[in-house]
Amino acid sequence: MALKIFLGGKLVDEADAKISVFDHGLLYGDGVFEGIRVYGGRVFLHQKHIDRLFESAKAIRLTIPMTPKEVMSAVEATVKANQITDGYVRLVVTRGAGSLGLDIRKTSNPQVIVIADTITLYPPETYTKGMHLVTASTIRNHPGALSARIKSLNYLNNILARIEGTDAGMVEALMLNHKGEVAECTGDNIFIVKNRVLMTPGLDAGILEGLTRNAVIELAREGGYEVREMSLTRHDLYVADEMFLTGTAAEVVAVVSLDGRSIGSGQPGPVTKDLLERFQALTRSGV
Ligand code: PXG
Repeated sequence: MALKIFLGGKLVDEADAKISVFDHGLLYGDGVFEGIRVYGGRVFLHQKHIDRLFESAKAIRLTIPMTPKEVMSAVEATVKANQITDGYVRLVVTRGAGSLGLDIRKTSNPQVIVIADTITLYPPETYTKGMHLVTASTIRNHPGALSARIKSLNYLNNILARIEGTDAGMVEALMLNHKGEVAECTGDNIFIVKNRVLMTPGLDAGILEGLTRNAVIELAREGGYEVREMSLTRHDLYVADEMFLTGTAAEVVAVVSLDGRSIGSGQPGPVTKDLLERFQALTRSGV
């Protein structure tokens, strides 16, 4: 079925959802986005996604031509028009059409685009057996060049690392930062468990502040686990009892090997399973 897309302030047919070839979102990857899940017809962590979108936009000096409330209504309307009960929303804001040059003052009409569709997840066996990972040689963008906190339309850094993962036959890849520390995966944050303590890189590692990451940290603390945000090396990962990734698409997914080292028992571990259950309960709770 053809989708209804929110574009230009209204819902239009997919075939009519077109933007200018002069849009700097296309010419320079100049814009921001969010990837949001819909569970049981409800937009999950909606307010937090909208807040992050507006923060990303602020950081790149992009004025979104709608209020946060209006953007939320547009998302709700698009989900409803496409009868999505369990699915995925891609919310995009481009810089708008401009001249063939970098000057943002010569652009106009930033485009707010909402696509609501069903979601393609990792292969089912990934969830039962866990995922295998390699470390990419491509490091995460230096935070002094482009903050990883900005969820920008320029994902080449992550795409180059993801290519290394797919070349190795894997669905994700680990990225280090410019200091050689563990940062995150190409579209997921990373956690390890050692002696029942959870550890994950802090925001100063140059990572996206994942909303799933934040939710899992909160759920873990509520569940009585200690959680440390700290600098991690690959060695810390190799000798962990458990490892898992968090992300909007992935939810919570176990990692059972990294760079040919099996992690812990080589099977999804008990803490990972517990946190996945707690996270799935949260997705059903209507937040
Ligand atoms: N790090 C990076 C670099 C990401 O792009 C995450 C961590 C996890 O963040 P959230 O807030 O989702 O927990 C992301 C998120 C897609 C897609 O279609 C990618 C993401 C989210 C949703 C969809 O590739 N990345």
